[in-house]
Amino acid sequence: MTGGSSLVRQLLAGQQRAAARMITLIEDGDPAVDPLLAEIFPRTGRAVVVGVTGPPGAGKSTLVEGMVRSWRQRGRTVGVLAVDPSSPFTGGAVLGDRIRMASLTRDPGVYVRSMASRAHLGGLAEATPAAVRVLDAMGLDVVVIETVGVGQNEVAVAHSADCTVLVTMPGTGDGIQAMKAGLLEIGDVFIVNKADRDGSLRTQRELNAMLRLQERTPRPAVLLTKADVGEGVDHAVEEIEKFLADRRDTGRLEERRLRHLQREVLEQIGAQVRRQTMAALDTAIIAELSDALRERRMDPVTVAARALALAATQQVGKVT
Ligand SMILES: Nc1nc2c(ncn2[C@@H]2O[C@H](COP(=O)(O)OP(=O)(O)OP(=O)(O)O)[C@@H](O)[C@H]2O)c(=O)[nH]1
Ligand SMILES: [Mg+2]
Repeated sequence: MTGGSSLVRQLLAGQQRAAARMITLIEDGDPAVDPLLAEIFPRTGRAVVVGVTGPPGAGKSTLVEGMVRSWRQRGRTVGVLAVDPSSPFTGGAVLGDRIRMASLTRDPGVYVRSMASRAHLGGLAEATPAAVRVLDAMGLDVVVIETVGVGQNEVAVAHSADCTVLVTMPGTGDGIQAMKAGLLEIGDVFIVNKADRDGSLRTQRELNAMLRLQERTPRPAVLLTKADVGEGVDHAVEEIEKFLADRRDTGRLEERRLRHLQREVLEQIGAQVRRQTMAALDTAIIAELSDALRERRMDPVTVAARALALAATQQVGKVT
């Protein structure tokens, strides 16, 4: 594993090329990355992780670009991970982001990377925290994860972030609607972008009203921004910093991070058992179990139990 370790050494020295290679391995679901991730883990936990999510076209990338500038002015180095659940089938959005963020990438204190999963959506849930740790280990002060809020993605991002920023825009109805469906809980800072448009104050009022119904202290801020002209972006970064400082001082940041790690372990147990079980069963047994399902002789719960039991004996057989 000398090759692997030298990759880790390069990463810890802050080399962007090493980060790029490791994230590609993560995207591909290549198990060769697992020992590397294990090796860097003790060197992580230093960066603050900010998740930015919201409906398509709300202005997330524009906002992130402005926030990166603001953090740079404060002397912080920043990594941006644009997580795209729609790729590899489309990928147009990511390309757009790359072009838009191109102005940032000339700054050596900024590293922008988009990530898609070759596998299913569940792959991204596994890949996101791993990729965040790569950026953390390379020594960046702030890691921003941008992802479009569709389905369960935003929740997956919230499970990696120290602070989750929910971005919406006026006049979508959609924006508020989406937030009603359990999304409100995951937001730590709310942003109504495109404040130059009609209805932004109303959207802000509605969000504030919904947040008042929850009993959170302190109550999350709802900010107005015009990201395309940079208005309100510095203030948004200040609110994020304020939130993080408060969480750090009260010990809640550390608690949240531990909760996230524990959740990841539980997810890993599920994923690893599934992988090991399927790998242990030979094709004849899988075909037999499929027949039993098709002919409705065994229900899925029974098949699963049988598969686990058979895999266990096969694994014993392999070892002895
Ligand atoms: N009027 C107005 N337009 C904005 C503002 N901020 C961003 N935009 C524009 O909105 C469009 C979408 O912006 P993006 O930053 O790509 O939005 P996004 O949320 O990252 O989009 P996806 O990643 O595709 O979901 C772009 O044309 C931006 O120029 C704003 O404050 N006001
Ligand atoms: Mg975007």
